[in-house]
Amino acid sequence: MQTIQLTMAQAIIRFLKAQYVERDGIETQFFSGCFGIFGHGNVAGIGQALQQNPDFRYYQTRNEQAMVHTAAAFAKVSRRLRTFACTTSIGPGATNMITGAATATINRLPVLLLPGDIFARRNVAPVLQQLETAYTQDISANDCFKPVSRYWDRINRPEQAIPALMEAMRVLTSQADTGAVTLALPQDIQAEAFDYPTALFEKRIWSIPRLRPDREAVHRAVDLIKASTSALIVAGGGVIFSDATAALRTFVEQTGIPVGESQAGKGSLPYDHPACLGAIGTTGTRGANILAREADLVIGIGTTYDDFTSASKTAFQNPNVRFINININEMDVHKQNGFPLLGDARAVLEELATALAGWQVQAEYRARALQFNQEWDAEVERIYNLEHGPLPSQGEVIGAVNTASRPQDIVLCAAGSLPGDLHKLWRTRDEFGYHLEYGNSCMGYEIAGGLGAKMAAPEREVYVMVGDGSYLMLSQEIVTAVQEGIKVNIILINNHGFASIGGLSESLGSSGFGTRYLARSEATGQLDGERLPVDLAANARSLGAHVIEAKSILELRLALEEAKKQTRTTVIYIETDREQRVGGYESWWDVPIAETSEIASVQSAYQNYAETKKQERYFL
Ligand SMILES: Cc1ncc(C[n+]2csc(CCOP(=O)(O)OP(=O)(O)O)c2C)c(N)n1
Ligand SMILES: [Mg+2]
Repeated sequence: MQTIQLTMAQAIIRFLKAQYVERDGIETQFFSGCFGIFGHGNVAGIGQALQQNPDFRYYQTRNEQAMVHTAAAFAKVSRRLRTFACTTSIGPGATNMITGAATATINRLPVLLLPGDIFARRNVAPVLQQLETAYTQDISANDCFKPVSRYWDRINRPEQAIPALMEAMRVLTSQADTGAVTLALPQDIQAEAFDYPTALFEKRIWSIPRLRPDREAVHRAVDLIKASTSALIVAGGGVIFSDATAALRTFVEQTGIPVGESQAGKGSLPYDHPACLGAIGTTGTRGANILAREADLVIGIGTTYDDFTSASKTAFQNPNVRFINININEMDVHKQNGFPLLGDARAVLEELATALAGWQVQAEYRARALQFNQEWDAEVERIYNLEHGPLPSQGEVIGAVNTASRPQDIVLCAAGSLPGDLHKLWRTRDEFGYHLEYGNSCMGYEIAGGLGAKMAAPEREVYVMVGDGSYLMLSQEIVTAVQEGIKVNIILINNHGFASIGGLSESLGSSGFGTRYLARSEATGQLDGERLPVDLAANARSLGAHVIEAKSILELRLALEEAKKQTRTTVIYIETDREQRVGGYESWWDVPIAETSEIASVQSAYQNYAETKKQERYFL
């Protein structure tokens, strides 16, 4: 056997460079490089290996959580066919990645995490940043990655890297299982040499199959569809991951079945397609939610049916409703007691379309969907042009950004009141045009994610929309964007705190307690004093961004035009009226309210809650 002597860290980097994926005959290099922050736990291991492999580019970031978001966003815009590795030191550098790992795993996005770990040889323990556990020496802080990883391993001997790397790639490239993969790397072993077989480093192509559905299952699904009178599609993220938007469109035009879109699935159809009902569920449109309520058959495609999509199991009220699920993942394909069509979304849709040739919904049903589509667009137009004052509404800001952006540009967001408003209001014209991290709704994903999206699609403008709360949580990757000469447009909306949770709190009878950014008042002892003297525009400027402050929608429009001419990361700062919200449309979200309380508004909110909750269903 031919071998080559390398440190474990050098072997890992060399292996990562040689990994490719192939789908539909197109080959893609799987790793585009490595994000990292060095400390004693990786500087002389992975750090040294990166130094001697300049063709595997190292990117310096500001925060370990953020770099995982950047990698995940990059993977999302690459349909999961590309990603980054992320290297950290041991201890806090490593555990900082846990939120990023959970976010990637929840969104089914591949990221490879390489946290440093405590010495395998143990003689110098406890080392700096070591979590000591009295009953075993076989645990470190990196064990915290286990529940948030789809594959987890600790490489205690250099040769263990060989099978571990193969398993890591299997999981990262699996369309059913992908998510965060964690290889914890003890800092002594990273630097230890071993004679690795050269075959490990040969170019390796992982093919991504388009799994076809079971033939008998297709027949039975066709029978169910033909027997339905009000079928509805719920399009999830799997439609876009699988590159199935064209197949969906063909299927929908042939059958006339209308489509509601989850957060991850928005963009499956363009907003003005006659069968597009837009957002579905808690943050859904009127038409999507009315048709969901009445549907006798729901065809879920690549969706996880989270509570925002199912309106906490209240969305589907037809007593005879049945579900057909098209999904590559065995857990998802059985949700809602659905009839399972296990397979690749595109492959299944193609087969279903052929098997359904000649069948379509009633003409009146098709017309109803079109009418809902048009009525919704009129509602969007109304909210885009509210002319609210003195401060503008968030809906108008969304309208200005949508109008200024080109069809192929990307709007990107994750948490706050923006996701709900964007889900309802954004006119999506391209399958990558709408990028919401709404599996984990992780404050802090926005700017880091915007960087990753832009790295994956440099030809598109990326419009990050971020609230002041999220901005204050994690905005330092502006510095990374400046360092790398990457342009991201950031629309920073200041409403002095949490409009989202504030509104939720009010609706639950709790008056927005603890959700405003106000100083502690001497008179009340509560957080209801003066506004905080924080200048977020100056903050962004200090990080190296070009900053434009807009005081009105007109100024915002001018700023968006100016931003187009900029070549560096640009932040447009605008204040909005927190109280001017976009309401809900025929939907609900289960957030439990105190069953007993001393506050009258909470008591009455609880009564409503208990009543609405009765609509939650089991599908058995
Ligand atoms: C990391 C994290 N912490 C807490 C939350 C809960 N949360 C959801 S939205 C929100 C407030 C977001 O504030 P901001 O970014 O200003 O947006 P706004 O609500 O004002 O639109 C909070 C605290 C979260 N989603 N993520
Ligand atoms: Mg806010």
